[in-house]
Amino acid sequence: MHCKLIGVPLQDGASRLGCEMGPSALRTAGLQPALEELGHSVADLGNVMPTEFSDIRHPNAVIRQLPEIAAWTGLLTDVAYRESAEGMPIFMGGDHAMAAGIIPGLARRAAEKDRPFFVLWLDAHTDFHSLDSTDSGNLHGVPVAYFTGRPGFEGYLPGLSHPVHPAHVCMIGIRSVDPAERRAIKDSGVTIHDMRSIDEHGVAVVLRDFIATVEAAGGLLHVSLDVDFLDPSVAPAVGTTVPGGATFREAHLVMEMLHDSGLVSSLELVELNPFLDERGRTATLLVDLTASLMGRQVMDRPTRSY
Ligand code: 6HN
Ligand code: MN
Ligand code: MN
Ligand code: MN
Repeated sequence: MHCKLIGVPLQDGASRLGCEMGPSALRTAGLQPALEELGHSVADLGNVMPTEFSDIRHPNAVIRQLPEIAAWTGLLTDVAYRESAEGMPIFMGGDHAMAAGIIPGLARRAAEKDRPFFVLWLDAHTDFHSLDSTDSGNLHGVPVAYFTGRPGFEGYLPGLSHPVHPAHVCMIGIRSVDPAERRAIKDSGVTIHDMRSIDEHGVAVVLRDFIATVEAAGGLLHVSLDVDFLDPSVAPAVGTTVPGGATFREAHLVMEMLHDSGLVSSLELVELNPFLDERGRTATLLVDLTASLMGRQVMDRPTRSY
């Protein structure tokens, strides 16, 4: 596989500073050599950064950094569209607002390749606020609502040429949902496996279902991995920790099963805040999880067992 590393030093969507250092920490933790060791070719394309900002405003006065997020969204849509023509783009974030640009760009490319497009959202949060409903004003809380075409973004974020079908979005790890998000996502068609569902069934069972759906559709699969999907005890470097997250092995199993599926065509590593890390352990874990997704195995056998 040809992997393309793209740095997205975005932190305007989060309330705590530090995510702009995410790409540097992932490079320092050895993302490129880890992939090369698995036999992949790797090109590090460097970081991208918007240069032009409008002075757009929204009636919801708590919203922070709207002109910045609008500029990043437009830029990242173009970058993701361009870099997904061939090879496997790996976007090194950066806070989760980056998904608002990256996912529409990937969706446009998938449509052009005539392939249904699916998103696996690994996160403690649903990130399903509209601009009207966000009460924190942090725009890393809105990307899923935006890229699935929920109303209210028109005139504020770039128009969507290819919204993602909500039924093509599967969330795993959910354990913190604001009341307004809960109301909106209930009838949206998005599939949600909260932590209770992982406790009751195991992560392999819920993931296997989704993989089977993508496979049957002949789809392309994008994986968006928010650091807070993981339990804070194994991944402390994130501004929005929520207890009760995925364990070290649950996260690796997800990645190993995704590798065996052969369906993943792009990856986002988001919300890493190196300022909050402990001697680089969260950055190192993200590199190891990416290696599992790209074929690193404990023993030479597929994980799939059905
Ligand atoms: N993330 N729902 C909270 C908010 O501020 O709207 C948290 C958002 C977290 C964002 O997971 O990327
Ligand atoms: Mn998130
Ligand atoms: Mn989150
Ligand atoms: Mn909130």
